[in-house]
Amino acid sequence: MGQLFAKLLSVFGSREHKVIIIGLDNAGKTTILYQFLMNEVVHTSPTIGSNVEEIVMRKTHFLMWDIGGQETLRSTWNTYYSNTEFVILVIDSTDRERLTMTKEELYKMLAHEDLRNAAVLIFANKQDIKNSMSTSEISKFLTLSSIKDHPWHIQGCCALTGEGLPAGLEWMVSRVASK
Ligand code: G3D
Ligand code: MG
Repeated sequence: MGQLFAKLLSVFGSREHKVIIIGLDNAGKTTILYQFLMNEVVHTSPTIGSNVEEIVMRKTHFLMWDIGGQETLRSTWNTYYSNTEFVILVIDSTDRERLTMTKEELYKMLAHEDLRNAAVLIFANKQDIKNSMSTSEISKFLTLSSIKDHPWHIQGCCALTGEGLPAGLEWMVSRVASK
């Protein structure tokens, strides 16, 4: 009886796919999460610690953790890694200066043991701003084509309007379906 219960629990537990949303501060992580939630823009403030929300798309449940990106919090990202199936890396496409820092964080993250089975969705956010970097520019800079040990996908978006966000989620749903 106890075993059956444990089995049921594990079945229900696996219904939810753990997602962590990371990226430097000001990238648009919190705006994206709330855009997912209510399809409207909400006032955002710097994330202190973490916010967790459940997002459902075509019967696929994602438990999304919005993790703060300030420098002091970046060292704690790895405490969220266990059981993570998807990493959403949010990039401010206007922030050319800090793309090197993002690249370092990306490769450090990919090398982490707890994320060996995780897929990576990169949102090139703030595409509405003139002179923002394109997805191909960002792909090249981050040398995404060299990533062979993790499924990855880059999607341009504007968190303020929500443009591009459903397409990113669709990719995640298709990854879950293909498992
Ligand atoms: P973070 O959670 O990654 O730190 P936030 O980032 O979601 O708090 O967003 C940081 C700022 O960027 C916010 O501006 C937010 O409105 C803005 N922003 C987020 N996404 C976009 C986008 O796609 N386009 C534009 N133009 N701005 C965006 P404020 O002024 O509130 O600090
Ligand atoms: Mg935030």
